[in-house]
Amino acid sequence: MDEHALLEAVSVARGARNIEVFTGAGMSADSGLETYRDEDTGVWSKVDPQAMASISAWAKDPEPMWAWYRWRAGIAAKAEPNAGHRSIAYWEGSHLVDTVHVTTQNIDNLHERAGSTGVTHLHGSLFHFRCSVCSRPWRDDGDYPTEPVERLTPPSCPLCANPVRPGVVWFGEALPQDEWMLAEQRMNDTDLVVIVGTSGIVYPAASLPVIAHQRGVPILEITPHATDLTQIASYSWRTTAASALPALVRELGA
Ligand code: BV8
Ligand code: ZN
Repeated sequence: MDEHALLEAVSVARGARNIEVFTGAGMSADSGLETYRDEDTGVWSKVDPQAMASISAWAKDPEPMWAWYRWRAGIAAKAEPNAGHRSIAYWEGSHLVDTVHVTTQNIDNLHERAGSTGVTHLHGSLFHFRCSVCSRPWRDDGDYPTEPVERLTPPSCPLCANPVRPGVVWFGEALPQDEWMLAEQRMNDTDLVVIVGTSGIVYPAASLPVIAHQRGVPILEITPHATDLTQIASYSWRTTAASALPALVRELGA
């Protein structure tokens, strides 16, 4: 651990009482889940988002997308929260702060499984499903494919017989209104933003930390490479979530 970098990070975070942790796929990288845009390994380097994460592709042919999301749900269900997820949950429950809230772009449930409460999912969840027409929720039966398959027929809605879809926000779709409002409110209330593992490319999500920045709130970024949000960071810590967050929370409690 680079002691100087840790002390820089602690100096940004020390004294904050209401913390907003804004996370992206890099938060779950240390749990073995792929990020989206990392060179060669990112999801979008293997799958065309227009073909597999857009409402138009779903309308044309839902079966390849249903197969892909069920496969991904199975992978995420088998993953474990990493030390970064657990440190955020520990921080929330500690006497060090009043509140620690997580606003995530991630569609896995690792923050919740680590013990964080009140997690805001801007882009939905791999474990939520609903009817693609009447939006009736569909209870996930947990029966995921054991290997990647080309096509799977989505179940039919018991109410209107239309295909059930993943509860994930696709490109060109609006974000869930209540999650967005809550995330905005939190950026207006927070006195520290910790940005972890996001390239800051996807909007409107990436505009959220800017709300806090414009209020003069300190921003700590934790990511191995520079991102589109590095320019608003008080300090951008070149490291990983699983090594930085435990050290930060330990040092703040020391
Ligand atoms: C909307 C769900 C309007 C699917 C996703 C042109 C310019 C600007 C914007 C647009 C544009 N054209 C279109 C848009 C809008 C578009 C957009 O932003 N496009 C981008 C790509 C340019 N946005 C939308 O379409 C949104 N909707 O605008 O609707 C509207 C309004 C009203 C009414 C109707 C419509 C919807 C966006 C949501 C799309 N869904 N995913 C699926 O996942 O299957 S996007 C996808 O990107 C994920 O949700 C992901 O969360 C999100 C952001 O990615 P990151 O999490 O940041 O991941 P990434 O790989 O990019 O970065 C990882 C980072 O971690 C890296 O920095 C890496 O270095 C770091 N890292 C790696 N390892 C570690 C680490 N960090 C720490 N520790 C480690 N170990
Ligand atoms: Zn229906």
